[in-house]
Amino acid sequence: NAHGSCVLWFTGLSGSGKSTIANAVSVELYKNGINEYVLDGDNIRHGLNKDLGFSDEDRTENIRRIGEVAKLFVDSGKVVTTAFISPFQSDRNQVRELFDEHEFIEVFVDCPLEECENRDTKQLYAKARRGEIKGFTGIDSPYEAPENPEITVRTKDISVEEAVDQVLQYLREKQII
Ligand code: GGZ
Repeated sequence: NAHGSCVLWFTGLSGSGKSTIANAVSVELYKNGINEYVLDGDNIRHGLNKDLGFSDEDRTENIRRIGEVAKLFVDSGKVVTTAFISPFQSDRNQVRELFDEHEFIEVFVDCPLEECENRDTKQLYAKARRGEIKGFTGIDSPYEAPENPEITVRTKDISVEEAVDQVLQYLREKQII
């Protein structure tokens, strides 16, 4: 498309920094006058997808619907950031198929499980370890790291600002912004 609309599809473990970076990228885009929108758990899992849980099937359906919504926003001319674990490569590939070649940008928020678990800001890993949450990603539910992400941000080693710069740099290089 002519106006640089695209989806920045963040994927990574719970606590890896997806939402933080996606939202910070979005703020920078907004400041630069770019028509942007964020899809995250707050506006999707509590609304459109509130009928879905965390079984493999429900996660697949969660990602499918988010992909379709992202597609609508991209068609309307926006730069969309999404922040969902999206643990399965096949689901992410299916979403990629909805878009033109340069419109889908997979951003791997790469953070070791150990680091996410140490942070455990919401104490969800602790609950998962105690068996109080079943099927938690990284503990007893799989996370398939991206095979060929457009961008990898290593959040154990860099600050949020540096991660944001890395994403914006990519968008400038590709002349999306
Ligand atoms: C993973 C879970 C689970 C299970 C509840 N596994 O850190 P959070 O709290 O805010 O982010 C997690 C969020 C994951 O939802 P997604 O829609 O991104 O997942 S997926 O893409 O896999 O459909 C976590 C919370 O929901 N949460 N139960 N069992 N995360």
